[in-house]
Amino acid sequence: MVKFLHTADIHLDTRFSGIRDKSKRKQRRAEHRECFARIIDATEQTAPDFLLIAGDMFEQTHFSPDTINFIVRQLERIYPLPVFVVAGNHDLLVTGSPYLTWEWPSNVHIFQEGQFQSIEIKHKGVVIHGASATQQSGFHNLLRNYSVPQDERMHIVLFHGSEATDRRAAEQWGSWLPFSSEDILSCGADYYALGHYHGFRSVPFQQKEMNGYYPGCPEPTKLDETGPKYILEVKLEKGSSIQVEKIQVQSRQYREEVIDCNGFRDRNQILERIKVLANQDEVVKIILEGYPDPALEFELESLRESVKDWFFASEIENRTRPDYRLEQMDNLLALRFHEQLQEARVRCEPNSRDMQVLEEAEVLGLDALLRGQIRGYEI
Ligand SMILES: [Mn+2]
Repeated sequence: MVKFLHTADIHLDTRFSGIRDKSKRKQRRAEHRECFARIIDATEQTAPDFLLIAGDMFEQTHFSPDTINFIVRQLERIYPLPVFVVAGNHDLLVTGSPYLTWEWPSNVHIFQEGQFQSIEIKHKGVVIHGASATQQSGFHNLLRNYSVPQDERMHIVLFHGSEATDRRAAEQWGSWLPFSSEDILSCGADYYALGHYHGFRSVPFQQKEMNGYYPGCPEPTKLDETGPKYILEVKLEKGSSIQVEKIQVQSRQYREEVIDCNGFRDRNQILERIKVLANQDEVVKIILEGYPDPALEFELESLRESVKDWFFASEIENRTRPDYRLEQMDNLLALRFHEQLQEARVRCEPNSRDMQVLEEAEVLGLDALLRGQIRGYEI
């Protein structure tokens, strides 16, 4: 049996740009480092055979040398435990990358090619196949023509890419070294240590167990990364089923709150509902839903401004749609417009970008046709 920890998408030195207050962004960066130190603590405590880091450990566009030194010091703490690292799309293996220029502890192995290379841990009967993201990577499907030997050893594939069967996730996080679950099936490895998607997920393929996992980011970096975040402890044994355990190491958990705005006429009604949630220590994403009275008007930006001191940080997303009921539509043009959009919606995938555009179009169009003015919706 082999036991290892799998993490990805740490994004050290991210700017926490969703947080408006500069001192709080600074505080979050310190908390972010604490999270990384806790990954190392967890590695010490669980005593695995090795640690895998599947890309986006830091941000290439604005890392500080101090942060790389911090990472190096942390990885030295678990010497001589092997640490295998691949670069992702945010810590690309480019000229000047700390992966190429820094002195890393000798227990840290960084895969320095854009193609798979393999390293065998002989006494464990394990082979790690890793490939880093390089400037040439882009939409290249790394996995399609790669298959691991079918032998008595356990084969682990480590890279940072987007599983493309789930189009919605690929749309949200961007396509990067894309692959499909069929590619995984033909590659034939025992475990796929993946990075790129920021929420925990496994790679599905019909009913078959694929053993491909995204741990997600261990610490939320954007305000919509709500809920618990994880690193994974994996126990793998040839011929027996895999065990994947989630471990939480995050400094701060972001929360999502939904406010039902059905029938609201006044922005103060929204503010009253948000005020109840106020908490200086919390990062909250507030989602406004429902069908308010078409008379309700608010600027999202001014609403955000009004609530900003009530939380450590907050974000508001507006998913409300004015309550334009058909029976109120004595305007024939508006009715025809509404029907046309209904027809177009039937042809759209739920929750797709096209659907969003159609819904926005309906609000703006009906605003114009029924009220003679278009409210300041953010699109
Ligand atoms: Mn990432």
